[in-house]
Amino acid sequence: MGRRHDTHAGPPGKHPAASVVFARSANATFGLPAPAAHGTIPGDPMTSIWLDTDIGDDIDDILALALICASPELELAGISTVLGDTAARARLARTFLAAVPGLPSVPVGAGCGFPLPGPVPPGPWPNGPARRRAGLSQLACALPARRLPGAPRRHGVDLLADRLRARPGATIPVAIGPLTNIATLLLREPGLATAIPRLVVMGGEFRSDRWEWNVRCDPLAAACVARSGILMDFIPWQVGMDCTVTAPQLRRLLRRGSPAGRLLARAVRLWRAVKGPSHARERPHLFDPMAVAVLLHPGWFRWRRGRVSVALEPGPFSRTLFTPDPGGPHRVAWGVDGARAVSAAWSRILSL
Ligand SMILES: [Ca+2]
Repeated sequence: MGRRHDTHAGPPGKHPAASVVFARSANATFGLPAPAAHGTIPGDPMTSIWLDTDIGDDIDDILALALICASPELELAGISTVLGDTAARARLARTFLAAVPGLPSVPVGAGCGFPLPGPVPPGPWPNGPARRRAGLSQLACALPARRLPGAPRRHGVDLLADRLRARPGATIPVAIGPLTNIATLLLREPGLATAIPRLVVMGGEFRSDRWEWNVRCDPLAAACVARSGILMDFIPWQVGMDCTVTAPQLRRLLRRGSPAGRLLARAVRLWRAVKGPSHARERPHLFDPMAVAVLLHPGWFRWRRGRVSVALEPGPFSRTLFTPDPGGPHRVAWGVDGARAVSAAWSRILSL
């Protein structure tokens, strides 16, 4: 999705624009991940996550998936894809999973391709129609379906609903795309909100007056989810910008020889190619992997608690607003120890 500094978020004022187990023991890469007070499940050492992703455009979704697969504390319960060609996105996710040795079977379902019906954001769409006509930037990485293990023939939202009904309160969705699938789930079956102990979202921007891509793609869905009362952690755009991979770190990935490493390296090259010659040296911003890192090491982030809302009126349309409230259901990562977070997350990704 080309979430570059100047495109992922709108310029200020101009455009309204497997189960996861929290580590209880020492971990060589991440230090000693303290169980998160916000949303951990007392007495249950096994907490599963569900990845909801628009994998295939910007490079950070596949890196987030890699971080999950590389983290022994985490077990992935399933994946749903969102935005546009969700079947192609699901095929890319399945391709990556197939490249990781020893990974248990993970259900992957194509979810909602279109945003909720609602107001349409005025242009420009930085990663929009022109680029989307060319398809997903990393689709060339995806194997044909016939070469992949069988997948459930169910909608991604249905798969997530099944999981939440089967294990209420035990699965944390990590949403790293527009929130259409999560909102659809809640609109169709509002009672499932109580089955979600916590939701981690990469989305929104609070430290500057900008819109952010994931919210911008479906502001109504983001507003709906923010009002659900579910405990939510937000990783805003600026945190991702503060977690940019260095050139030496990226070179290490591009030299990897394992199946998963080669796939990631190819994905990076395709991502750069779609962005054009002027981005031949573009380095990934770890927006989405930081939504995973929150589960591994919340202490890397400086948090503010309160309430997040999404503006739907014309002026500030699709911007996210934060109101401090010690009893609020939301935590916003206001800052991050970027160097440490990137170094540790990247080391894990390189272990694949
Ligand atoms: Ca994403």
